[in-house]
Amino acid sequence: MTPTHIEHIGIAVKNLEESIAYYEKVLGLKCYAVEEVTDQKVKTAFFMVGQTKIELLEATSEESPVAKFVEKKGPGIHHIAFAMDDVATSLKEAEENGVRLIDKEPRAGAEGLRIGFLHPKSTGGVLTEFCGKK
Ligand code: CMX
Repeated sequence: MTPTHIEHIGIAVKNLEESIAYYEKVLGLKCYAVEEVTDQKVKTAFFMVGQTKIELLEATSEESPVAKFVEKKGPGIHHIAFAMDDVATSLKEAEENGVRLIDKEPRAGAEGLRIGFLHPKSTGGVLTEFCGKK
């Protein structure tokens, strides 16, 4: 169940292109991928920082969780994602520890990874994602 590392930090943005420009020009990072995740109703952009990624998230629909977040709180840090060897087992173990799950089973995320979310109301206010290859 222990995470191997922080896989990524998800940041909700209003405009992906403008936000990419900030990370590239000001921080000198390189956006290595832009991908739409239809299941999550978001368009994502990725930057590598050591072994951790920054994932920018722009909503592609008003029903997107990211659209709701930006409307309510404005752009900013949206979630933290821990790399797990086995996402399905990690979700099950979190639930056994009394955590409320958003995803009972892993689903398809960006970069071909399997992902699952824990509800921020049972994680001290931090929307938490597990992600991994299985
Ligand atoms: N971080 C912390 N708290 C959050 C939050 C976030 N990202 N999003 C919502 N909340 C809080 C709200 O502020 C609210 O708290 P209060 O009741 O105190 O006001 C509470 O959670 C419930 O929020 P809500 O607006 O009633 O519920 P939503 O319909 O917005 O759903 C959530 C919230 C977390 C269940 C939903 O956003 C979700 O299912 N997220 C998981 C999927 C996701 O975020 N996908 C996008 C990223 C995909 C990717 O990385 O590829």
